[in-house]
Amino acid sequence: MKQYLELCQYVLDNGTQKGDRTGTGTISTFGYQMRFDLQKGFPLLTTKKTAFRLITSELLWFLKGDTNVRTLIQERNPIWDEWAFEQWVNSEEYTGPDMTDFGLRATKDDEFAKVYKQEMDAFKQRVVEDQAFANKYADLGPVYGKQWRSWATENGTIDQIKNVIDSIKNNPNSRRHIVTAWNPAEVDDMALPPCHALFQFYVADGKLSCQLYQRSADIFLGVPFNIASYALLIHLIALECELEVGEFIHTLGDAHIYSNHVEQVKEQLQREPKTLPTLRVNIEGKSIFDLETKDISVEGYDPHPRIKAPIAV
Ligand code: UFP
Repeated sequence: MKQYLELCQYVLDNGTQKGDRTGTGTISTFGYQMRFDLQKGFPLLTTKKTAFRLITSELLWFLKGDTNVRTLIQERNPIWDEWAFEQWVNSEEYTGPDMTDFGLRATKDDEFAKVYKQEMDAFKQRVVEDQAFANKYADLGPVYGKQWRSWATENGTIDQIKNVIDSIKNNPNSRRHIVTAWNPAEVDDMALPPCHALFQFYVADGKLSCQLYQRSADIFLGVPFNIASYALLIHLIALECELEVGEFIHTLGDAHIYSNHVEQVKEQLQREPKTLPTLRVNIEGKSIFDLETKDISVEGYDPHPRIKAPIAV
C-alpha cells in the first residue's frame, strides 16, 4: 500500500491550509489518483490496523439498499453513528444537554466527552428498541443504499446495481457501466451528500476493473475504508459476473488531512508496509445481495497497530 503512503506524503508536501465545514481545518489538495492491482493482494491498509468487519458490514448495508443506521448499530458498526445522532440532537424533540459541535468539542473537553457518550449510548439503545424512533432519526435519508438500489423517478425506481451487473454480463465492452450516488434532486435530503459519488466498471482480458470518483476524501480516517470497500465491491461484482478482478482506480477531488490528524499521518509514514492479505468470500449458493458480514473475511492480515484519531462531523 505504498500508494496510500505516497498520497499522505504528497498532501503534506503540496497541500494548502484550507478551512472546512466542520471547523477543524485541513491541509488539502485537489485532484489525485491511485491505482491498486487487485491481483497483487487485497488493499487493506497494513501500516495501521483497519477494521475490515466494519467495511464489510457497511458495504453489504449499501448493497441491500438500506439507509437506516439501526441495522449497523445492531451489527456493532459505529461508522454512521454521528450522522444519525446529529439528526436527533438537532430535532425539536431532543431536550437533553446542549450538543452543539459535539464531535469537535468532545476532543477538547473531557467533561463534555462523558456527557456526549452518555447521550450517544442512550440514543443508540433507543434506536435498537424503538422502530418508530429509528425510522424518524436513524434513517440517513436517500443516501448510498437508496440511490444504488432504488433511484426514484416519476415512473418508479431504478436498480443501478442490478442494471450494471446485467450490462457487465451481457455487454462487457460497454463504456456505460456507471453507478452514481450523486442525485442532485435529493442531495439536500441526505444526512451527508455522497463522498464516493460515481463509479464506472471496465472489462478487459476477463478482468473487472473499477474507477471511483470521490469528491471529498478524509485521508487518515475515510480513505483506507473507501479503498477496501471498493476493492471488496469489485470482488463481489466480479464473482457475480464470473470475472477475475482487475484494478481499482481511485480518483480523489478534495483530498485532505485534518489538522488534528497530521501527527498520526506522520507516525504512519514511519512504518513499513507489510504483505497484503487475501480476501475470502463464502458465496456458495448465494447472490451478493444475500451475503452476511460473517461470509466475508481476510486471511493473512498482520498490520501495524491501530492509531487513534478524532472524527470530524
Ligand atoms: N468522508 C470520507 N469518505 C467517506 C465519507 C466521508 O473521506 O466515505 F462518507 C469524509 C470526507 C470529508 C467528510 O472529510 O467525510 C465529509 O464532509 P463534506 O461533506 O463537507 O465533504
